[in-house]
Parts: sequence; C-alpha cells; structure tokens
Amino acid sequence: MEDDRSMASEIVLIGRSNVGKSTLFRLLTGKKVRVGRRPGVTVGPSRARVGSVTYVDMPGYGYMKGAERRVQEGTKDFIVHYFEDRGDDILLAIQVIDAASFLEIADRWEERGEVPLEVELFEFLTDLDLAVAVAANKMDRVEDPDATLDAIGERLGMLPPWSQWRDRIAPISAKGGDIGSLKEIIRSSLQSRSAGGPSPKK
Ligand SMILES: Nc1nc2c(ncn2[C@@H]2O[C@H](COP(=O)(O)OP(=O)(O)OP(=O)(O)O)[C@@H](O)[C@H]2O)c(=O)[nH]1
Ligand SMILES: [Mg+2]
Repeated sequence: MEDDRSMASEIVLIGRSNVGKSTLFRLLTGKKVRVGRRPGVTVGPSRARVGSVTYVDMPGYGYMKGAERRVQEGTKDFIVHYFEDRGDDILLAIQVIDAASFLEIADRWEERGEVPLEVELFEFLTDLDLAVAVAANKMDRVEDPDATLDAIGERLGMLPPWSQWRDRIAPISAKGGDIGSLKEIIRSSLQSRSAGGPSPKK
C-alpha cells in the first residue's frame, strides 16, 4: 500500500533558507508567520490547518546565516527524520527553490565536485516515495523562464521541455501572490486522495 495516501493529511514546505517558504505558507494558509530578508528566519516548523489539510512550514535546510554549525546540522537531522518517520502522513512535499539563483548555486557545488544540496534534497524526498512538487519561486526575477525551468528540471532528472512536468514543477512568485500553478498541483493531490487513488507522481 505504498502509494495509498488516502489518510495523509500534511502538505510540507521544504527547501533551503531564504527561498520563500514562509511567504508561500502565508499565502496558502493565511497564517502570519515571520518572513525575512535574512536566511534562518524560521527556526521550528509552523503548522496551520486549512480544511482537511495541515500545512507545515519547515526551517531552511542547510546554510543559515549566523547559526552555529551544530544548530544547522540539528535542523537538517530534524527535517530528515521528520520525512522518514512521518512519510505516511505526508500527502505532498513541496520543495521550494529560488529559481533565480538555483542554477548558479548548483553549478558552484558541481565545480567543487559535490552534489548540489537541493538536488540531494530532491532525491532524498523522491527516494522515500513521497509525492514531491517543486515550487520554482521568485520567477519575477528570472529573465528567461522557459530556459531556466528546463535547466532546473533537467538537474532534477526531468527531461525538457519542463512543460511536460506541470504536475511536478510549478513556477510561482509568492511575493507577488502568483501561485496558481502550485494550487493546481495541490488540488490534484487532494482529489486523488479523496478518490483513494495514487498521488500524481513519477
Ligand atoms: N523577488 C521575490 N522575492 C521573494 C519571493 N518570495 C519570497 N521572497 C523574499 O524572499 C525573502 C525570504 O522569504 P521567506 O519567506 O522568509 O523565506 P524562507 O524560505 O521561509 O526562509 P527561512 O525561514 O530562512 O528558511 C523575503 O525577503 C521575501 O520577501 C518572490 O516570489 N519573489
Ligand atoms: Mg521561513
């Protein structure tokens, strides 16, 4: 019954610091959590119930400005265990990225011979058999949306054109309130849950 999310009730926002998770969480839930210009604004998970779904806003995964390494590692462990332990409750994991800086940062990691943090996170989530959507945020700062989304999708194992992956990639601008494509993905997760069928994935 791996794919049965008929009882799952959480939609969890995850991603590195400062990508806009809390801004998105406010839009989705109306709950006024802190957002900020500096990374590391959210320290613990915030939760808010909307209808039959509980949205969860996670702290940033990875680097947090001003935080001790020990605190950063602790946050990362917390997030990893959260997904490992509560997989059955999670209807949808939304990995939020900053589409305006994703590629530059991923290139930097690859030049150092490392797997980019956000690629690693995405693979971790999909390996757990979770339904995962990528919210490509800050699209208002992206000059060539299609080329950027193609390249981001490709890094995450989704062959271009990105438009074939609209059930998994949602270009949004949380700050501008422009999140229609993500709401569409959420709606179909909810629909497949109530139909008792498998979630939209893979
Ligand atoms: N240009 C632009 N800026 C955005 C967008 N969404 C969020 N931001 C800005 O990005 C910054 C970080 O936003 P947060 O929502 O606090 O980010 P977060 O991912 O919750 O950060 P942590 O809690 O530190 O993990 C804020 O200055 C937001 O105003 C967007 O769509 N476009
Ligand atoms: Mg936050």
